[in-house]
Amino acid sequence: MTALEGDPDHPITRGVACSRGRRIRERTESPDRILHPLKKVAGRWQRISWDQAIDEIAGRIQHILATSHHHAILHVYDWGSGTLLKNLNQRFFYELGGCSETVGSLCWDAGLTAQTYDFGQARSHSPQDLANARRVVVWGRNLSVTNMHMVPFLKAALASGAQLAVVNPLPTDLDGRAALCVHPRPGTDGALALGVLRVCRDNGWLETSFLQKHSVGWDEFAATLELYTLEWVSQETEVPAATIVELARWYGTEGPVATLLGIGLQRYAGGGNAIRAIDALAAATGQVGVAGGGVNFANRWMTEFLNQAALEGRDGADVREFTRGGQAAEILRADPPVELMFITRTNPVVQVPDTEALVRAYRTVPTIVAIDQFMTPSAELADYFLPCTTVLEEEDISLSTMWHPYITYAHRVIPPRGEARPDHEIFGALAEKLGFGAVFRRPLEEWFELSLTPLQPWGVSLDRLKRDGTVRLPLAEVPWVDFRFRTPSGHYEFASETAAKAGQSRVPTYVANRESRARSRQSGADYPYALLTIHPRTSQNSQHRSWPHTPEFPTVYISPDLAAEVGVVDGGLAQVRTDRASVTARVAVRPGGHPYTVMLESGWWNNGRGTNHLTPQARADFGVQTAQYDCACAIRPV
Ligand SMILES: Nc1nc2c(c(=O)[nH]1)N[C@H]1C(S)=C(S)[C@@H](COP(=O)(O)OP(=O)(O)OC[C@H]3O[C@@H](n4cnc5c(=O)[nH]c(N)nc54)[C@H](O)[C@@H]3O)O[C@H]1N2
Ligand SMILES: Nc1nc2c(c(=O)[nH]1)N[C@H]1C(S)=C(S)[C@@H](COP(=O)(O)OP(=O)(O)OC[C@H]3O[C@@H](n4cnc5c(=O)[nH]c(N)nc54)[C@H](O)[C@@H]3O)O[C@H]1N2
Ligand SMILES: [Mo]
Repeated sequence: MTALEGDPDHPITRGVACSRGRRIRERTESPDRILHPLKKVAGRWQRISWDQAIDEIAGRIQHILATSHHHAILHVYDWGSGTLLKNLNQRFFYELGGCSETVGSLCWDAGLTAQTYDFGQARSHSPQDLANARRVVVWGRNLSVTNMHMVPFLKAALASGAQLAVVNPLPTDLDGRAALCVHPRPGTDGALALGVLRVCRDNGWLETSFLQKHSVGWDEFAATLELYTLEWVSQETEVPAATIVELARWYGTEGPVATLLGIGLQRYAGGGNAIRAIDALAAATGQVGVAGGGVNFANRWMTEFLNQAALEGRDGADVREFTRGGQAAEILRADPPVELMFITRTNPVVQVPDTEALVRAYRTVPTIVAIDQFMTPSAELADYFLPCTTVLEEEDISLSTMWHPYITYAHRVIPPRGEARPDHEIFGALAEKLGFGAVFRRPLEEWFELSLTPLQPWGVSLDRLKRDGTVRLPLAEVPWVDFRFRTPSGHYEFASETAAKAGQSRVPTYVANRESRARSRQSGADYPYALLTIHPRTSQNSQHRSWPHTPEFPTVYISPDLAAEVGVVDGGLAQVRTDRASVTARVAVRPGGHPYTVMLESGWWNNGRGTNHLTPQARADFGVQTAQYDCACAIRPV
C-alpha cells in the first residue's frame, strides 16, 4: 500500500483521517498480526492448515449438536467492526437452529432506552445543524478525543458567535474555549439536570407551548422537582449553587441550545435516569424539535433505512441470551453448560468489567475459538485462533448509528495478507462442512442489495453507493420538527408508562451511585475517590494497543489537591486500588476538574493486568447496560 488518507469529498471527515483511521494501516501491516490458523496443543500454539481447523471445529459442532444442544454453543460478539456483512456472523449460529449469544451493552443501552422512553427513539441532529445553535453544551462527551470529526463543526459554530459550556468531572481539551465549565462529581448528572430544571421552572424559563401542546406528564414530573433544592443539589453534585443557576440561565434564557451528550455519564447505577433528566431539561426549555437544539446522544433513526435483520436471519432461531456484562456468572451456571465458545469482533478479557471473574468463567469452557487479527488477551485463552482480514482487505459497507447520517462503501484496497479471510468466508467454510454452505455462497452484491432495499424509494442503489462512495441517509437535519414523537402517546413523555411497565420510575428521577459515593471521603472509607476508566485518546478501545507491546505502566491522572492529599507526585508511581484489584500506574498531575476524580484510560493490558480488573460487574438502571464508571478507588504512593 502506498498511502492512507482522508477523503476530501467526505462531508464529515473532509480529508482528515483520525488517528484511529490512520492506524488501520499500521494494524493491517503490523508484524504482530496473526496470518495463519493456530491450534493450542499442550498449552502451545501450533500452526495448522485451514482444512484442519475447519474440519476439527465443524466436528466439534456436530458432536455437540448430536450429544447435547445448540445452546451449548456460545457466540460472544460485539461491534469491534461495525460493517454490514458482519451480521452474517450471527446468521451462522442461527442456521444451527439456535445458540447462546451475548446481548446488551458495555456501551450505550441505558441512554438509548432513556431516549426511547422520552422521544420514542434516539435521534441526533445533523452535525451541520450545529451552525444554528446559539449555545452548545458538551455534556459528558470527550469531543476532541472520541469524536474529533465533530470539532470542526463546533469551532465553526463558536466562530460565528455561539457559546460553549462543558459539563464533565474531568478537565477536557475544550475547557479553554468554554464560557462555562461545570465539574460535577461523577454519576450525579441526574441530580444536576433536575436541579437546573427546577431553577428554570422557578424563574419561569420554560417553553409553555411545548409543555402544553407536545408533551404529556409535565405536572406529574414537575411536582417531583420539589425534592431538588439548590442547596441539596449543590451538595450532592459538588457544583457551586451559582454555577447551577448559571447553567439554568443557559438553557432557559437564550436558545437554541444544542446538547451533545456523551455515553460515559450513563455507565452508572442511575445512568439511564440521568439521560432522561437531561432530555427533560432540554425539552421543557424548548430545545427539542428546533434547529440548533436537540439532545444528541445517538442516531438510531438510521437503522430504519438499512435492513440488517435480513442479513442476520434470526427469525425462528432458538437463542439463549447471556448478557455482555454478566456473562461470567451466566456461563458458570449455564445448563446445558457451554461446551464451545466463539469470540468474534470483541476483546472481552480487556473490555468487560471484572476481568478476574470473566477469565475464571472462560477457563471452564472446554473449547474456545477466537476469530481476530491479533493474539489479544481474549484470544490467548482460546484453543483455535482463526485469522480474519482487516477492513482494507475486504468489501463491505460501513456505518455507525452514533451520530452523523452517512454510510460508506468500503472497497477492498489490498489483497488479504497471509491466509487471513473475511469472517463470512470463515463461517462459509464451516457451513459447507455442516451442510448449509449454500447460504454463504450467495454473492456479496445480493447481501448488500438486500440490506439497502429500504433506500430504494430514495433512489439509493448499490451502484450509486459504490460510485459515490458515501451516501447520506434520508433523515431530516432536525429530528422531531413536526413534534410527532415515536412514543405511545405521540408526545414527548415526561411521565412514561413504558418506563413504569419496565419497573422504572415513570418520571426522570435521581438514582445515586452504587459504589462511588460523596460521603465516603468524609467517613474515611476504604475507597474514597471516584475512578473513571474512559476511552483512550490514541486507540479505539483495545484495538490499537498492538499486542503484545504495551508501555511499562499505564498513566493515572489526578488533581493537585488529590496528589497532595495522598502524597504522590507527578511522574512518580502510585497504586490504584479498588475492591477487586490493584494496578501500579505512572502519575500525571493535572489541574482542573472535580478534584477527587481519578482517571485511568481503558483499553490497555500489561503483564496480565488491564483497567477492567479494577471495575465492578454492575448494571445501570435502564436496558441491559454495564455501570463500569460507578467505581470507587483508593490511591497511594508506591
Ligand atoms: N479515541 C477514541 N475514540 C473513540 C473510542 C475510543 O476508544 N477511543 N471509542 C468509541 C466508542 S466505542 C464510544 S462508545 C465513544 C464514547 O465516547 P464518549 O462518550 O466521549 O466517551 P467516554 O470516554 O465514555 O466518556 C466521555 C466523557 O464522559 C465523562 N464522564 C464520565 N463520567 C461522567 C459523569 O458522571 N458525568 C459527566 N458529565 N461526564 C462524565 C468523561 O470524563 C469523558 O470525558 O467513543 C468512540 N470513539
Ligand atoms: N472500563 C471500561 N470498559 C469499557 C469501556 C470503557 O470506557 N471503560 N468502554 C466500553 C465500550 S463503549 C465498548 S463499545 C466496549 C468495546 O469492547 P470490544 O468491542 O470488545 O473492544 P475492542 O477493543 O474494540 O475489540 C474489538 C476486537 O475485534 C477485533 N476485530 C476488529 N475487526 C474485526 C473483524 O472484522 N472481525 C473480527 N472477528 N474481529 C475484529 C479487534 O482486533 C479487537 O480485538 O468496551 C467497553 N468497556
Ligand atoms: Mo462504545
